[in-house]
Amino acid sequence: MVKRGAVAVVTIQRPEHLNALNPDVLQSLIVEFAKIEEDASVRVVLLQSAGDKAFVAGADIRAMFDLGPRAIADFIELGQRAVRAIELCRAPVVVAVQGYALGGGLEVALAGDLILASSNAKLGLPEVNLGLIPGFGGTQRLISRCGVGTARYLTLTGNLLDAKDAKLVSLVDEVFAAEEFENEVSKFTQKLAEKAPLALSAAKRVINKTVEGDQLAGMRREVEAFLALFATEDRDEGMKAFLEKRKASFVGR
Ligand code: CO8
Repeated sequence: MVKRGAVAVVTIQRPEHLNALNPDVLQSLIVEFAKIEEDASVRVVLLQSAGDKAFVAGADIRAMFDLGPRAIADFIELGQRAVRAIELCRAPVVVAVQGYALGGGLEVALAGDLILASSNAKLGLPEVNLGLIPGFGGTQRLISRCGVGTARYLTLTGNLLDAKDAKLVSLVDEVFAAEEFENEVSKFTQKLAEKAPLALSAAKRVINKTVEGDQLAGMRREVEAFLALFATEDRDEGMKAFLEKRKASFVGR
């Protein structure tokens, strides 16, 4: 975490793997947000990633592929703790999305309060192509943010939205030209940090509290479904196909 005035900047640093989420990345998010919680001078958090090709291309498929039931449950629990740390952070979290925000990557973004997209952004939940569904609360937070129609469309089709279409369905809050992105994000977060910090925290808290009741139960259902799917032949085939760079062929087992 680095500080720019009252803005704490957290950067996901794994650009050589499109910032895919492995246990180390998730753990470091938990650690960074714990530090922020202890620093009363932080008024706004900016969550961004290294490189402009991907915010985060999802959970690390290679790291997940061979995991047994216990290990995958641990992985999912770690991811849930990371997204909850973002969601429960006292200060508003602004997420800056450049390039791909897919699967677990979009789920991390959805745990934030405001999502700013570069014009090169592409967002979606492609888990269905791997024989899976989201597992870090994405189905539930997408319903809260965009409504059930968009949540259904993105989760069932796995289709990606570009920045302009994502703004139309309220998946992102602002779109900035790629070449101006860093500058615009910096202006946006500095301006937010000039607002009354107690009011920002209170607004965040009361808004989240309203959606949280249904969401927590939904997240438990999501994890159960994810873990059941993880044990299927189709999941094995979906991930293998991705790693072998071919189209998956699903049999429904
Ligand atoms: N995991 C691991 N490696 C990845 C991932 C990923 N999610 N995404 C990309 N990579 C790797 C590729 O394998 C490739 O590696 P290599 O160069 O060694 O072959 C490198 O990054 C570059 O990727 P591509 O060559 O595919 O680049 P393209 O520009 O052709 O495509 C895409 C970019 C569209 C982003 C493409 O890489 C892609 O579709 N990636 C997978 C996206 C995806 O399916 N994400 C969802 C993952 S599942 C998930 O997030 C579930 C969340 C809940 C998990 C719960 C855990 C317990």
